Amino acid sequence: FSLFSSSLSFYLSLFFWLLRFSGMTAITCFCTSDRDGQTLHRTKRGWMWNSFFLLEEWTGTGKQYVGKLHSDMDHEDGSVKYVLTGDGAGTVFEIDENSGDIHATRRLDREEKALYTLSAKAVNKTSGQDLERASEFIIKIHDINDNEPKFAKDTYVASVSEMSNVGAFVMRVTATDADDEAYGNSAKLVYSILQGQPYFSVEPETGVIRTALPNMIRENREHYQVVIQAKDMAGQMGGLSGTTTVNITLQDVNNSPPRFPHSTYHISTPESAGIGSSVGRIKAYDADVGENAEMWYSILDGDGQDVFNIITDSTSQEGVITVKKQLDYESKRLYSLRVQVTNTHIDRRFEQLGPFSDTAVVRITVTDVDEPPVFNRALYIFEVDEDTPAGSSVGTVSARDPDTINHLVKYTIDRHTDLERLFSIDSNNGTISTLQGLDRETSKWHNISVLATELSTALQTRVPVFIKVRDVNDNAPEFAMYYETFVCENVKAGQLIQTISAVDTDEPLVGHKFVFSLSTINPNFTIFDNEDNTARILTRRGSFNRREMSAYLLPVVISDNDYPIQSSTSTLTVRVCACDSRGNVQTCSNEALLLSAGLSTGALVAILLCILILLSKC
Ligand SMILES: *[C@@H]1O[C@H](CO)[C@@H](O)[C@H](O)[C@H]1NC(C)=O
Ligand SMILES: *[C@@H]1O[C@H](CO)[C@@H](O)[C@H](O)[C@H]1NC(C)=O
Ligand SMILES: *[C@@H]1O[C@H](CO)[C@@H](O)[C@H](O)[C@H]1NC(C)=O
Ligand SMILES: *[C@@H]1O[C@H](CO)[C@@H](O)[C@H](O)[C@H]1NC(C)=O
Ligand SMILES: CC(=O)N[C@H]1CO[C@H](CO)[C@@H](O)[C@@H]1O
Repeated sequence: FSLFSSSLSFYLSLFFWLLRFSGMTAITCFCTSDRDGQTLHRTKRGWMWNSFFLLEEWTGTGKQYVGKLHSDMDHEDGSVKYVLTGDGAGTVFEIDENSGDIHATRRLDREEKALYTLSAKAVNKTSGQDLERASEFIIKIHDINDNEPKFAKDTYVASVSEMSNVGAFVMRVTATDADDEAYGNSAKLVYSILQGQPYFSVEPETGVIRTALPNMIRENREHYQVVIQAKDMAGQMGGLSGTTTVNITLQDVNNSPPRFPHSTYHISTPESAGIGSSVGRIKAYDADVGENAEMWYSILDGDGQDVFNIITDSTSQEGVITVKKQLDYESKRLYSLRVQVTNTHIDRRFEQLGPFSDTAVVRITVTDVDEPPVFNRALYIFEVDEDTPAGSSVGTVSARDPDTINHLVKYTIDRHTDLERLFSIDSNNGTISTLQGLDRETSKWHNISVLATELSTALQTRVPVFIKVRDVNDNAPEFAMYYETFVCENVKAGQLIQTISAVDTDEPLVGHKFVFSLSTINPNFTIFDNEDNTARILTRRGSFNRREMSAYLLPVVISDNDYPIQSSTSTLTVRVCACDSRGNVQTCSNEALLLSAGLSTGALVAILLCILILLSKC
C-alpha cells in the first residue's frame, strides 16, 4: 500500500514562486509531471503514512491534484474501493474510489487553514470488507508569499526635540506579515525609508526611526512627513511591501532669545494718570513657542525708575509700564527708563548661544492737564464768638490753579451747606464773614463747603469749612427746678427750710460758679451759699404766724462769674404752715398754695369762684 505524494516541497515552492512572478499559471502540468515522483516507504501493514503537501492559492484550471492512495491488496482489477473521511473529506478533498487519486476541489489558503487531518481505508468491493485498517494522514498547505506586510496604522504621529543629536530615537514602527514565518522568507521583513531623507532614517531590521541630521531647528521647519516601507522576502526583489506615514513634529526647545524690535520706545502720558495705571506697553519677540517664549520685563535704571514700574502681562507677553508716583507736568516732563526682557525658562544647554535677554530704552513724555484749583489746606476749622456782629470776618480760605498758566480763582459758598445764609465769602480773596449774629445755644457748629472755581475753565474744587461758634456768657443762671417750700409757725431761728441749686445754658471753659444772695436785707430769712452751686435758705427768726402772713415771697439773686456777669432773680415762695412739735405740717394757708402754684390770673379767678360757690353752699 503506497502513497504517491506530489510534494517536493522545496523545489515546488521555488518553482511556484517563479511561476507566480513570471505570471504563469501552468501549475497543472507541473503537478502532473510529478506524479511519478517520490514513492513512500512500504511497511508490513501495507500503509505508509506521511504528509501530503499542497500549495496554497492554486490558480490552475480544473482540480488540484493532491496525491494517490494505493493498497498492496489492490491488483488494479477494480475490486478495491478507496474511502476518505475527516477534515474536508468529500468537500475540500475528494478521492477517486477506484484509482485512489485525491484532488482538492477548490483553492486553499494557508492563512485560513494550514493543516487538514484525514482518514483513508481500502475496502473489498465485493465483500465490503476493509482491506486495510482506516488510518490518519495529513495534508499540509504550503505557504506561498501571498500576504504583504501591514502596518497597524496608516499614519503614526511622533515628535522629537529640535536640535537633537543625530540618531535620536523618534519612534518604532512595525509591520506584520500573515505568511508563514517558519518557512522561507515570506514573512521576513526589512524596513526602509521612502520619504523623509535626509532628515530621518529607519533601522532595516527593527523599524526604529531616528534623526539623521544634526541641528534640525523647529523655527526653520516644524513638521515632517516620513514614509516607511516594510518589505518581505527579506527585502529582496519581488517581495511584497506595505507602507505607513509617520508625521513627525519637532518639539520646541528654548534656543531663541527674546528680542526688542526697537531699541527706543516713546510713550506719552498725561500728568493726571493715576498711580498704578498703565501708560503704555512694549513687546519683545521670541521665535520659540509656549513656555520657551515666556518672558518677563524689568527696569534696569533710568531717571524714571522711582516714578514708573514695569509689570509683565502673562497673557500677551507684553511689558506694561505703570505709574508708581504721581506725575506732575509742572515739575518734570521727560523720563527715561532702561528696560530689560528675559526668558523665564532658560535652557542651560543653549546658554552659550548668547544672552537670553535684551534691553531697550523707553522715553516717557508727561503732558500737561488742566487741573482744578488746589486749596492750601485739605479742610479749614475757624472759630467765631457767638456775639460777634454781622459782617465780622470768620477766616480766609485760599486756593490756586496748579497749572503753568495760573488762572484766576473765584470763591463761593455752596448754598446748600448754608441754607440759613449765615455766611458770605469774598469771591476774590476768600475771606468768610458772618451775615447774621450767631447763637451758640442754637447751633455750635456751622459746617459749610467752599468752592474754588477757575474762571476760564470752570474747573472746580470743594473744601469743607468747619465753623465753631465760641461761647459767650449771654445767659443768666436760674433755679434748677421749681421749688415749693414752707416754714412752720413754731420754727426756731436758723432752721434750714430749703436747699436750692441753679443752671445756666452757657458753657464756660472752667465750669459754672454760681453766687447766691437775697436781693435785700431780709429780717425773716437768710441765705447761705454752700459755694458748690447750691445754697441753703434758713430762718432768721422764730415764731411765724400764718394769720399775720400766710406766705413770704423771697427774691433770690443768682449770678455766674463769667464775663460779662449774668444774673437773675428768682422768687421762692415760702408758705407758713401750722406744724406739730416735731415739725410735721398740719395745715397751710390755701391762698399761699394757690400763690405758690404760680397759676395764671384767669385760672386763679376760676378757682376762687369755685371756692366761693362751695362756701356759699355750706
Ligand atoms: C474480495 O472478496 C472476494 C469474495 O470474498 C474474494 O474472492 C476476493 O479475492 C477478494 N479480493 C481481494 C483483493 O482480496
Ligand atoms: C499628518 O500630516 C498631514 C500633512 O500635514 C496631515 O494632513 C494629516 O492630517 C496628519 N495626520 C495625523 C494623523 O496627524
Ligand atoms: C478781602 O477783601 C475785603 C474787601 O473786599 C477786605 O475787607 C478784606 O480785608 C480782605 N481780606 C484779606 C484777607 O485780604
Ligand atoms: C460739624 O463738624 C464738627 C467737627 O467735625 C462735628 O463735631 C459736628 O457734629 C458737625 N456738625 C454738623 C451739624 O454737621
Ligand atoms: C422783707 C420782709 O418780707 N419783711 C417782713 C418780715 O415779717 C414781718 C412780719 O410778718 C413783715 O411785716 C415784713 O414785711
